[in-house]
Amino acid sequence: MARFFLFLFCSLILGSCNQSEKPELHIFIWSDYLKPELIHRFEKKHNCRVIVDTYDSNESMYAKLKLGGVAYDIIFPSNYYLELLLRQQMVHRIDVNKIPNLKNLDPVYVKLAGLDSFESGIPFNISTTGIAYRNDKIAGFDPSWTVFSRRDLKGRMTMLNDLREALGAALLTLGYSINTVNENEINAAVNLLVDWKKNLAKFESEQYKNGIASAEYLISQGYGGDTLQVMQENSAVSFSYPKEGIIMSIDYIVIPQNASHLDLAHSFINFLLEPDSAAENIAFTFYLSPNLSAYPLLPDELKNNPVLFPSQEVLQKAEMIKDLQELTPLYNKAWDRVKASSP
Ligand code: SPD
Repeated sequence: MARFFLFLFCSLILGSCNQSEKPELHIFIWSDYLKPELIHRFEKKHNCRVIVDTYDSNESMYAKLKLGGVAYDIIFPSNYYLELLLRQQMVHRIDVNKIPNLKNLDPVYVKLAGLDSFESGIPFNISTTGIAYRNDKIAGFDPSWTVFSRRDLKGRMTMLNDLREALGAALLTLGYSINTVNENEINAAVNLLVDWKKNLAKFESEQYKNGIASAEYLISQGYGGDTLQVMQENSAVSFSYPKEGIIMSIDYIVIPQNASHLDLAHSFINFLLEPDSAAENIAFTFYLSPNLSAYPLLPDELKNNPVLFPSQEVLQKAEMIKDLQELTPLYNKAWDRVKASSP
């Protein structure tokens, strides 16, 4: 018995020593957004452990932050959620002096982000939304959001389970801004989306990648980067930006207010902004990190990729999702109506 307690005591001591030996950096990030090798490299360099949790929507990220179970050191909210987090004092100020690699950022996107400083967040990735489709099953696909009205594709199409993305596609189709606060326009988009929903297998933001790869789905509203990942493995999958316009957002690197490893968090951010790391991550995730110094390091086939670097024509019709502040409930209620409608 005494031996057992001695064993238990030693295990507890050793266990706690092991855990305290290496500091742990907790990051909360979109799925498929970070190359695992980069994490391992950082862990080696800083003799730490990086614990990664993932999410598939701003809404679920925000809900988990609010629950407060894990004290994350770095999160990656989209621009419009960063503004919400700032209003709610949930963001820790970044010490820009500790991030010399900020100099690598692409001024075009910094301007687009409309930032005065990087103290609240640093642009990490540009997110563009369009349509993923099976080029072997949908002949002569004409890229338009109206494809979701096709009854003949009933049950073989998905849209993102993301209220601003799904309502955004309907608003663009009707010729309205994705940031409108005009209730008539939002109602019209709800009606259209309710009609499209009858043809959808589901609203879904991650599984569509496997679904389109296996041809379970033939058309999916999807993120450019996620779809390019699928296209690397499957030449029957293509991606197009719809003619009515595309939806954009910028995902930021942010330190939440209750972060507990501030020095390590700053080192990790600086590491992500190194040209090598950024180029590797772009080539792995196919999302554009707005890092000017990384672009020349990209493989040639990516330097002119039209999904990663949309043409001027596409960009002219692109709209950035904006924070609607106190009018955000208009969209939440609209989405509730879409969700509650019978399929
Ligand atoms: N799997 C990565 C998805 C990235 C999505 N970016 C933000 C979209 C905001 N609606």
